[in-house]
Parts: sequence; structure tokens; C-alpha cells
Amino acid sequence: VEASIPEHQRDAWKKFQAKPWVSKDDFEKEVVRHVETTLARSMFNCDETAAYAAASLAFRDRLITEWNRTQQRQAFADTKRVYYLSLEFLMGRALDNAMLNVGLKNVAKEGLSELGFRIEDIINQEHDAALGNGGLGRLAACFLDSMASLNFPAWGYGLRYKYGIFKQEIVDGYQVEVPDYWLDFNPWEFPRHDIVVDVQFYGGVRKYQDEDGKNVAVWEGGEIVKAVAYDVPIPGFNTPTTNNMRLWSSKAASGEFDFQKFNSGDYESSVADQQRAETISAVLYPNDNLDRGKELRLKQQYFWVAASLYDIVRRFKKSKRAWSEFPDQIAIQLNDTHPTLAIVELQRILIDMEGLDWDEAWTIVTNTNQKFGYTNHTVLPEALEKWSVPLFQNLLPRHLQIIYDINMFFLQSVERKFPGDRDMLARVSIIEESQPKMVRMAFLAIVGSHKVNGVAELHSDLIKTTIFRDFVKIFGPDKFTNVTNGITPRRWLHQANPRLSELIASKTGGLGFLKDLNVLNELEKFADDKEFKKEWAEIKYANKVKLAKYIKSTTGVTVNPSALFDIQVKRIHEYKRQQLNIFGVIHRYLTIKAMTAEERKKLAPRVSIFGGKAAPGYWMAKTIIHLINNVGAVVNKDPDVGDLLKVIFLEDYNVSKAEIITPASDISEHISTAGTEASGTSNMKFVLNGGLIIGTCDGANIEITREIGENNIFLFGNLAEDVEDLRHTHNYGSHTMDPDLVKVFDLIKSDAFGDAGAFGALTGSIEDHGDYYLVSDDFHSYIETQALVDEAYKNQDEWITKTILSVARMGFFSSDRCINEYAEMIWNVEPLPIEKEGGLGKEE
Ligand code: GLG
Repeated sequence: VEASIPEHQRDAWKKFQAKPWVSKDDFEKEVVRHVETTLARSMFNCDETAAYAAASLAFRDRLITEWNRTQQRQAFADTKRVYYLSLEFLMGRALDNAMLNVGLKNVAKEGLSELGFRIEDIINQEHDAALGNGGLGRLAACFLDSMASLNFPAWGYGLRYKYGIFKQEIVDGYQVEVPDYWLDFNPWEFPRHDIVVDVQFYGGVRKYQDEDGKNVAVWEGGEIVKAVAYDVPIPGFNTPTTNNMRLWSSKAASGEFDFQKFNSGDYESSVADQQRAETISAVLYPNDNLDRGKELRLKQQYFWVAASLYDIVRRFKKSKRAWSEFPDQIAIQLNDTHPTLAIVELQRILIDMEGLDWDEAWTIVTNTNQKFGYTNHTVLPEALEKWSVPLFQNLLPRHLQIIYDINMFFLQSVERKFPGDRDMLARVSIIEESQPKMVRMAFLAIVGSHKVNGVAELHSDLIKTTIFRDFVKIFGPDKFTNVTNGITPRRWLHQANPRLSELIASKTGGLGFLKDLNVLNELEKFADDKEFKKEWAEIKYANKVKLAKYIKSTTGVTVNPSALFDIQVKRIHEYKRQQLNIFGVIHRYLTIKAMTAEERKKLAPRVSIFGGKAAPGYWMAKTIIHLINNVGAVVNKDPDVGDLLKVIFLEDYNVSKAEIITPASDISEHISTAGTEASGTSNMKFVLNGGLIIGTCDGANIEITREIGENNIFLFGNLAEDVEDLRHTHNYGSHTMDPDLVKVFDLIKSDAFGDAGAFGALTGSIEDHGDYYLVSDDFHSYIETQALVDEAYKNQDEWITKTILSVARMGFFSSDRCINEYAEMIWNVEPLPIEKEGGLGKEE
């Protein structure tokens, strides 16, 4: 039923249409109204939490007005849309971002101050939306910001996890996980109880021929779970465009279960069913770069994909276009292989529900035009998704059949191209002939997508020469491309580092650089400007003071803001090599201990700061955290060391903490074993905030070097092309340990940092078990390069120049550039122009 108001009654609507507020008085009026009515409180019991709630609601109302207009505009224009499917959106906080993107932060600041609150305190009330693990999820969040800021008609589709990534506590040096129940109060989402999709699981497939002799497959039985939509407005920066992120929440479809199995008189089991349904969207899997193949995870994936595709198809059908036009109207980007089932689901909808024949349907799914694109984020074998065939058969029997058919047609085409090459067929088959058989999701994603991209140049080259080599031969090189990652300068410069943003604005003619980051280039001419450098250095110092205060308040340790701040914050993983960093710290500790008082005076004081979560089941990563904390406990109270070295582990690293940490770095560490980090994105954030990098030739470090110049980065270590040979010598030749690393291990083994037994597996993985991540091979080079950092830092004048030049050359790493590349190369979609007054489209 169309719910539209008839033409002749629309005048009343127009007269009373919501108008976005703009003035300080209107803002205050809205805040007070929300405190008094929505929250049922008053000025006599309005604490910071209530003020945060009311201010957020005031902004939410404003966003939703623009959101509505944007949706109307996009619906009316009816041009091609982008759907970004991601299991993770690591959004962080929304209020500060909303205020800045709509350009009303100052208004809000004054308004809140008149009402008796400091804006910083209000911002700090907000709980992070932490629906992601690390870079993959944060990339999705940056992309949403860019798509809205560039006026692309684009939606994000994800899952509304009740529990986001766990909160990390450090107890006696160990990581302890605490659930993150973040939905207590979330003013940023709009439940759409009218948008509900039935999603089917289990059951069986009945096949028969209809009267016309056509083969029909019916997926029947099993159970139904409901997907309820929750919408989150995504405001663009300095544009009325406000896009949508739609997150699905699972709910039991009571009464619609398979009644044969369902004993309706049994209360206990009816509650169990309820809970089982809600379990689907209950919790984010806390693994980064690791696939565990759990059934519930596959359930999450299908639940989310089925609901999203249903929604996309429904929207398409409203336009009454022919199916053949589907690819002209819709681009779907698969963020990693997690949403690969979308390819199968679309084929299923077309052949089983819409009655198209296989070829017609498969042409729509794949060949015709820009449709599915697949972004690969890793080459690590343990992260490549595979699903066991028996598990698949049980949960999604019809999809498994379709996958087998897709594979059969695919292998036939390979056979035609490479007749008789049986090894090739076995290598590229979507079904791995193992025990049990496995569905290789990346291969399915490649076969069903028209473009496959890596996330930095080296990574995109590596996927073509290693894991997807055969597919380049089969499909040709053009199917594979690169889109180097980027970050949104709105959050990662303007919001996180307001003083730096202001200084840049004052020299480049306003905030234009936030929309065209290449404008930063104009800073080059200030790289030797005394006055400018002084201000630049003052801002860095102030950011370090702020972090030092934070460190003091959370860890109790006093650090000197004049020391060199050396930061490594990211998920804890052996391939990211936090162990290399902490071994380097221990080496520094040994060096200091061996020095005379005179020698110590010449040393540059350093604060080594770590942060990051370990996956709960990743024992080695947890051991690394434990070692870092124990080293800190010893070093930080050693009187011989004093201010020369402090070791800090910051608990519960997340997006809002990154906003404090990133602007305070002098040097940050991006030291993965070459060839393992697909891109990295925090490397970009640190440089954009005036910090330098110590890093390996890996991921985006390589392109950062190319952009900012090799004088402005500290590179070390073996190259990706040599890694395999080195591993081979470790395993089959001799593995000689670096002598300095041996001394470090000796100290650990002397129980200097607590019972050495706790660290045996860690040191053993390097000494005795092949040193897969090349820690010993790179140790010498790492230590030497850290010494170069010490030297360089002593010359503050040159250091500051380096940081200014680096920032000036970072324009390339804006996620706006990424989105434009995706739009042009992969999606074939154009932005929707905004009419000047920001008014409604013709529908008004
Ligand atoms: C991955 C990679 C990172 C990459 C990020 C975004 O490990 O190197 O920067 O995606 O593409 N799993 C990830 O976080």
C-alpha cells in the first residue's frame, strides 16, 4: 500500500515541514526541550549524561531532516546507487563528528556553555560505536564519511551487534575481556519496525519440473528469523547530503517456525527459540585477520546479506525497470569475502523467485555491467574464509547447490581455456577437495565479481602473483586492480587535532583542504618559516601534554612531554610485530643500564607507548601484552633509567582514544614483516598529524614514502621479495639468532620481567620454531634505525621541517580520493549534484 499523502493535502505538510535549526538560540531551545520532554528531567537534575543525550537528540533531529531530504532527492533522481556491504563499521563517536560536519560546533559550544556545560565534557560522555575489529572496519567508516561528503548516493549495510568489540582491561599485566554493551542509550539510530525481512535457514530443497518442463527448485522447511532495520544517518562534511547506514538486528519470528518441530505448548523451548534468533546479531566476532569457521558466523553473514539484498531488490523494483537494467542501477561493494553470499543470493532470487533462467540471471549477476566488486584485505592464509561443505549443506542447502552450479560452469570455462590442465582445475575450484570439502569464499567472490581490488600497491601486486595467480591467467589482468586505502581528514585531522587544522586553515585560505586534501601542498612553503614552525611545534607539544595527562590518569605513570613519544597502537598480532618493538625496548633498557651517568645525559628520553587488543583466543598475542606490561613495571621504576625510558600500555585502544593518541606522536611504528600488512591506515593518520614513521617496506608505507620522500621516513628490514627465502633457510638451513636479541632473551630468561616461563612460547617461536615473522632477521636493522631516529630527533629544527613537509605531501591519502577511484574504476557511479539552497528536489 502506498502511504503517500494525496496531492491536494500536501500544502499542510509543507507548511509544517521540519526545518533544520541553525542558530544558537534554536539549539538551546532544542536541548532544553529534549531535557524536559524526551528525557523527562529539568535544570535541577540535568547532569552531563543528560546534556549529552539532549545535545545529541538536537543534532539527530537536524540530521534526520537532511537525511529525509537526501533520500527523497536520491529516490527522485533514480540514478545508480552504491551499496557498501561490510560486517564491520568502526564508527567511534558520532556527536563531535556531526557537529563538525554540519558546521555547527561553535554554535553548540556557546549554546552548551550558556546552559552550564563544557562541550568537551559533553563529547566525552559518548560511548564509542565499536562495531569492528581494526583497519577493515575503520576503513568502512571513513568510506561512509567520504561517500556522503562527495554526495554519492550510497548506503552502508551491516549488522547491529548488541555487543561490539569487547572492552579490554589490564589486570596484573594480563588482558581481560569485558562485554561492550553499548546500546543502553544510543540516540543515533532510528529503529524501523516497519522494515522487517524474513530470513530462512536450514530446511531442504525440493526439485521438480513444472507444466512447461522447466526445472524448479523450492527451498522449504527450516526456520525463519526476522531482520529489523535500524538506520543511522551519515552526514557529509559541508554538504546537505546525509546518507544512510542500515544495520540489521535479528528477532524471533514467533509463530512462523516449522510447526512440526516446534512444540507450541513448551514455554521453555519457545524462549530458547527467541534467544537463538536474537543470538544472530548479538555479538561481533573479535578476530582480526583470522577465520574460525564457526556456524554462527555463517549465519550472521547470510542473515545480513539476505536482508540487505531483499532491501536493495525491493528498492529497485519500485522503479519498475526491467531486470536487465539492474546492473545500471546498482553497484555492490563486498568489503572482504564476508558478504560473498550476496552473489549467490542474487542468483537465487533471480532464478528461484523471479523465474529467470540460469544464463540470463548469471549475466545480470556478473557480466553485463558494474555490479559486484570485491575488496581483498589480506594475503594471510589463516584469514582467508573457507566454509565446510557439510555445515553449508545443513544451513543453506539451496545456496550450496547454486555454488556447485556456479563452480561447474566456471570450471568448464577454465577447461576450455586450459584444456587438460587438471592441476589448474583443482587449484581454482571453488570447492576444495579436502576432508571435509570446503567452500573457498575468495574464489567465489572473484568468479562473481567484475573487479577485485587490493588496498595498497604492493598488496595488489602480491594477490596477483600469489593467492590469486591462476585467476589472473583465467580472467586476464584487468579484472584485478588497486585502490590504495585512505582516511577521512575530517575525523583524523579536523576533529582529532583542531589546533593543527586551524593553523593549516589560516595558511591555506580556510577549511577547503578538508574537501581537497591536496591543498595541503601549500604548506611546503612554510617548511622553513620560523614563526610557522614555532606554532607547529607548540601544537605538537600541547597534544603531547594532553596525552601525558591521559597516561597519568589511566596508568599513574608520569611521562615527560618533552621526551620522544614513540607509539604503536593497533591490533596485537605476531605479523604486526609488537614483539619486535618490545624486544627493542628491552635492548634500549640494557643499553641505558650499561651507560655511565655522562653517557646517559646525551641520550634522547623516550616514551614507548603501546595499545591494542588481542583476540580472546590468541594466546601468543596475549603473551606479548603481558610482556609489555611487565617490562613497563620494571623499567618505569628503575632509578637508573628515570625519564630516559618509560614503557606504557594504554588499556582498551579504540577510535575515541586514537583521536587523543594520534596527534601526540613523534614517531609511530608500522613494522610488520614485509608482505603481511595489506595497507595499514593508522600510518596515514600519524603522518597527517605531524608524526614521522619507523616502518618496514610493507603496505601503504611504500606509497607514503613515495609521496613524502625517503628522507622523511625511517625504513628498515628485509623486503617482501626476500621473505620466503629467509623462511626457507630458517626451516632447512641454520637459523642464527641476532646476538643483541640473544642478550634480550637472556634478560627475559633471567626472570627480570617476572617468571620467564610465561614468555617461553614467545621466545621459543623465534629461537626454536622457525621465526616465521623474521623478528631476529630484522632486529639489527631495527635497532640501528631506532638509533637514527634518536639522532634525528635531537635536531628539532630539521625534525619539524620534516614533519611539515610530510603533512604537506599527504593529500593522496584522503579517503575522498579512494572513493573517487572506486566510483570511476569499479562502481561506474556519479555523485548527485546538490542544488545551491540545499533545498529539496523537484518533489518539493
Ligand atoms: C585489513 C588489513 C590492513 C588494512 C585494512 C583496511 O590487515 O592492512 O589496512 O584491512 O584495508 N583486516 C584488516 O584490518
